[in-house]
Amino acid sequence: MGLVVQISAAKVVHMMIKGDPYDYPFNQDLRPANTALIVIDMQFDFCGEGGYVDKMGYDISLTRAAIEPLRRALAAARSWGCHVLHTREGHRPDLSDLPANKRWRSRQIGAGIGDPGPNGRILVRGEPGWQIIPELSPLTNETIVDKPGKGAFFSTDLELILRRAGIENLVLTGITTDVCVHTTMREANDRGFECLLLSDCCGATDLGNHQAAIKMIKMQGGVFGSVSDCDAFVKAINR
Ligand code: C5J
Repeated sequence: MGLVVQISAAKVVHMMIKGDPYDYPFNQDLRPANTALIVIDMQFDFCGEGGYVDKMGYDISLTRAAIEPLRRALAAARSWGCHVLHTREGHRPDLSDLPANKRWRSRQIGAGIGDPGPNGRILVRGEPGWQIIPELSPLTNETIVDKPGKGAFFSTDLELILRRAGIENLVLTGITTDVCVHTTMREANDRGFECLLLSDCCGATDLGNHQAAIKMIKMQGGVFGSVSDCDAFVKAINR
């Protein structure tokens, strides 16, 4: 009996996510293997009662607004099979990696980093306030990057991890839009990663700053990348 072997030419599938100011990624090469979803600083200190943001007097409903869309984006990313990374901002218990001016400024606004608070020492590694909220807990196979600064590339091994995994596309989510998410997006863009920010999966301590941060990305044809949202992301990767 003859054996029939069918050889079909490899088909390149172009996938895109609806974005502003351009559909993402620029080269339409969106695959689980070359894409990572990064969830930035979804810690109690940034969105929980008695945490750093709360103690500074900001409205945590603004940072908490990201939780539900992010939960959906995370679930979709996991079933699509792309890489998922999480970051945590925090300092060593001896505060040897905490710049004096960062500590001074935080004390000025009543939420001294390293000082005791309702959720343990503020922004100190290992303390309850520093933990990622349970709604968005990392799975055991997901990478966690601990960072002492705002940007996730500063003083971390994030770039090495992304390059080794062959990541080209970085989808950014988390809090806060105008500080840690924006700094990370700028750092990633300068390193040649193709960046997308999911606007409703991010939140800031001030709505105007959230909106301004998004507007900044869209200038100059997408100066740091493109902007989309949870629905468009989920729809594209479920297709
Ligand atoms: C801030 C952060 N805002 N995760 N950190 O201090 O954006």
